[in-house]
Amino acid sequence: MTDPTIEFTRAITRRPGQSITEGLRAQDTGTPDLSRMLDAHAHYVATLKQTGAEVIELPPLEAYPDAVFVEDTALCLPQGAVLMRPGAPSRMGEVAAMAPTIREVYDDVREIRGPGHIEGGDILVTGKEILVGRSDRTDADGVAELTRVVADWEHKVREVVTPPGVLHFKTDCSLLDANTILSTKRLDASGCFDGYRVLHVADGEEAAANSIRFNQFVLAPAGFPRTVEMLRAQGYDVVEIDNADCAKLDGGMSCLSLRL
Ligand code: CIR
Repeated sequence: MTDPTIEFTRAITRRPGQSITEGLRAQDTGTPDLSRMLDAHAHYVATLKQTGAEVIELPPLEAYPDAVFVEDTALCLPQGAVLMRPGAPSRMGEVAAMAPTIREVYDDVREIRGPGHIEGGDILVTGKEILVGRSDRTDADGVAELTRVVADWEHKVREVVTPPGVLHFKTDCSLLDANTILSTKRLDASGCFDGYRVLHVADGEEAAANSIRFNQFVLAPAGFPRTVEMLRAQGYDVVEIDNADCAKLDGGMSCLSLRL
């Protein structure tokens, strides 16, 4: 039996372009360095491939500085895919650019048509449900439309809340296996993971919560040793990826791929 929440045969990524320096950020902590980001991106892609998965590597989209963060453009499920409707106006056009690739790999492709907004970074698919965090990018109409769109695929959508000041729901959590979540304490305190096994990132290492389980590996941002030690003690095979430049744009491990 395969577990579609952590076992994948494919991923879609997009290389960052020169315009990455214009990417959105909540706070200015310095300009991202494209060459270092490309090295880190290559390490990320190579790690996905090392699991045996095929990685569809798309070229940079200079017109969209945040286009490297492909996760926000679509929701990939075993039954089909849903094209998102980003809440950030500068990111809306990324969806049309991703759509042809999604249509190549899926027979059933649906769309969020609006008026609501929803970004993939706010969506966590677990073994039993789809959790969607309301945030500055994802609103009630967006969640309601997604709920309708996936209903006949027999997915239950549960609306939860992304903590204030946190970009996306998955900025603060990730799925380690069908019933195990890696979370910050602040997000777990909301009670949204009741019924799951929850592992907390170490205090002061909140950014480590945006990791991904991809086949045998957990890809985690480098620089959070206590969380990595905890994950390894729990039996996870962790690969640390330099995230210093993506972090300047509030991006992390999940944002850099669509996993299917
Ligand atoms: C943004 O603000 O939209 C980008 N700079 C970062 C997007 C990160 N995506 C994600 O967490 N899924």
